[in-house]
Amino acid sequence: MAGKFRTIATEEAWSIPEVAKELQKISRYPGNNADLLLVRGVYDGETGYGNMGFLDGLLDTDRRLKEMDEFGVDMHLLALTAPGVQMFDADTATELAILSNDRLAEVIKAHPTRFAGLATMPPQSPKRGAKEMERAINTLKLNGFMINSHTNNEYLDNPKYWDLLEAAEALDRPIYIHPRAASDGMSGPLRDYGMDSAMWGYGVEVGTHAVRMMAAGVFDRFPKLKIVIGHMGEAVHFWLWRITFMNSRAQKIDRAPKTELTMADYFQRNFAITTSGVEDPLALDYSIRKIGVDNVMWAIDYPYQPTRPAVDFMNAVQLPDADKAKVYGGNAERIFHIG
Ligand code: 1WB
Ligand code: MN
Repeated sequence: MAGKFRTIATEEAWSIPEVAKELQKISRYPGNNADLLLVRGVYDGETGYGNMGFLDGLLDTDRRLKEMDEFGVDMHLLALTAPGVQMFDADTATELAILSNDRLAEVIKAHPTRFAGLATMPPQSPKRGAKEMERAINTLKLNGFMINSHTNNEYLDNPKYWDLLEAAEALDRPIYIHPRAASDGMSGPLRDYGMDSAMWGYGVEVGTHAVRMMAAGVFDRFPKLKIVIGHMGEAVHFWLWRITFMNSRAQKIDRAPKTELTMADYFQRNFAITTSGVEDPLALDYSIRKIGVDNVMWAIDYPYQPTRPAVDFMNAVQLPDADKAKVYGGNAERIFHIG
């Protein structure tokens, strides 16, 4: 199928040595906070997945291009891997976001047909974060933004972060909400059996984030804001009927704020999803039928998922060519302004 469609993988993890070094330090802290489990998984060769080669995959551009070439992947939409800069203090986060956005722009400049990129948002200092978002689009020509879910256990429905949402809306670029470990209040029962991870916890974390934003009425304030969520929409749209029904009930008894639109309407208007890490044709079929073929984008989740099965999955999907072209790359061109 390579060559027939433009293939743009939309949730592709990347890093720079300076950020990796800071996260490696954090990975050696004592305790078993859920985020420590996540960073140990990548940076600690003694435990977890640190020996699975993820770090090389994140840092090594040649290896990445070789794997893309081998399986006919035209482009990776790159973003600094989870948890981004969100475990650092505000100054470090802002500095490292600026540095990694500069580096991202350099990689793209060196390989303009192979890479596009989502800028790292440093949410800890929203005013500086919003300024960096503006620079990332207007000066660095990046394609949108990545946030790794909660920051210090707070979510984007919190008005303290609305400078960031205002910036994204004004710049007409989406915010991709990628997982990190579940926030402290939610993570307890997720820590056993490996469930804190991509197995379950990451999806619960981002799904909760998305539903919080809709139920809080964030999209009445920012009607043009576009949010992208991966892992087949973190299953939110599979629950959409019930979320919508029960939110309307919660509104009637004043347990949820009144909103201009229903939850289903917000999901349809303000969200798009990617397939990252869910190579299940039935789930894709449901997604396309539920939210429309214009709102679903293909992704690999490199280097956490292997490329070959992600490509084989999409090649085998039964869809008219015009629709497959949209999922494989056309929607990403539109949503992320990829030329
Ligand atoms: C994994 C996946 C680990 C992701 C991550 O840590 C991230 C994993 C930064 O599968 O172990 C991801 O981005 O999906
Ligand atoms: Mn990912």
